[in-house]
Amino acid sequence: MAVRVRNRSSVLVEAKQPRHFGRKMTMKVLLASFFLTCLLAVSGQAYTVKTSCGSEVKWGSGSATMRMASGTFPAGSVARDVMRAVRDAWNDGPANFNFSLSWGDSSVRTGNFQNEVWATGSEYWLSGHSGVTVYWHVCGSMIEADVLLDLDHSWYVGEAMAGLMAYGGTNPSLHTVGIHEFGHVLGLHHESGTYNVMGDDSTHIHLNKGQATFYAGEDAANGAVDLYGSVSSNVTDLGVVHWRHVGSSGGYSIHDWTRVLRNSGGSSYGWFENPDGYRVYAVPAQTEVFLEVSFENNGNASRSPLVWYVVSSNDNITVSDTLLDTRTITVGRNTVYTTDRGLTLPATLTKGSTYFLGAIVDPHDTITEWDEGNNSTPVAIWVY
Ligand SMILES: [Ca+2]
Ligand SMILES: [Ca+2]
Ligand SMILES: [Ca+2]
Ligand SMILES: [Ca+2]
Ligand SMILES: [Zn+2]
Repeated sequence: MAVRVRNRSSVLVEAKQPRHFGRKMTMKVLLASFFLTCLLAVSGQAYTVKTSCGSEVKWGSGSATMRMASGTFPAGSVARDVMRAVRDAWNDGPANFNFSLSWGDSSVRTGNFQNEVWATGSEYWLSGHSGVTVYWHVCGSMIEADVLLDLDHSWYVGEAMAGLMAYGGTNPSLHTVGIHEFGHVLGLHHESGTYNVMGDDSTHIHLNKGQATFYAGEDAANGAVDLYGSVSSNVTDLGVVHWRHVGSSGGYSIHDWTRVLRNSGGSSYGWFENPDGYRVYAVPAQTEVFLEVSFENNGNASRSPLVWYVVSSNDNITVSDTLLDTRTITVGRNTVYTTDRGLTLPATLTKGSTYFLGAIVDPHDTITEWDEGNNSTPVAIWVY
């Protein structure tokens, strides 16, 4: 963390060095504040917001319109679709905050009292990073927030596993970086202690059948509710992912694959990386192994969904797969619930073959959710 002065306003720089298999893109947030000396981080909860002059730094209106640069987001472009998904990732959630997008802004710059999103080749704000949010507030009241993306990067705009850095792809995802930067716009800061898109966004992904779902996540949604309150209507989404929090680097949470364990809470079986992007755990046949996954409640009320644990011959986890066990979990909207479950591998599994253990939340679909597509996820095993 360093403090610099530019254009007579103080600039707080939070930067991160490349990590994660040497392919990680660097990202940072630049905070320009006229009252930097009273800026404090609040991290009693897992998510992180900041206060200034005794007030949380946020939008008084509970909404923000982002003006999208015409050159970066031309009509009909996939980039527009991605940014609509980024908007919806926050708007679908439980917080009483709403993003709007306005297309075709042909004149964008910092410090013009307009919230804007554009790609730039200038390193003045980017300083080598793929995305930054630059914003101004006066004593906690947000005035302007701009999201700048590095024009010189090739961005991945798809949802296929192979294109994503978490699974061996090479370019940053406009989905995950966009959700991260919009989180800054609404007032969230970097989070290091929980699986959270405000940490390492490139590994904050739901995946099933090789297709990703991008989302804000339980802990970030909880932070947004802290800032803006909850919507009065019931909004519900449950999810399960094969990622978990394992540590922090430069103020960002670091995530890794969930594991297949020898005992509950115990050590992991050995694994290898498959060329298809999966981490494959080598497990002995007809043994009780402990599958670890992370459950999230992205809605605004506590839920107690049924969970199925299955084994599948492919990476598409569905209710048609072989049922191994069931349980009921209770998940409030607080922090992500990473937990393991003992599963006995059936004798029908062939030694020397790859299978996928999976968890399915709300398998009978008795709970109506805004996203029914993030309720199951695979973890690969190789049986010996
Ligand atoms: Ca403008
Ligand atoms: Ca601006
Ligand atoms: Ca769901
Ligand atoms: Ca459901
Ligand atoms: Zn950031």
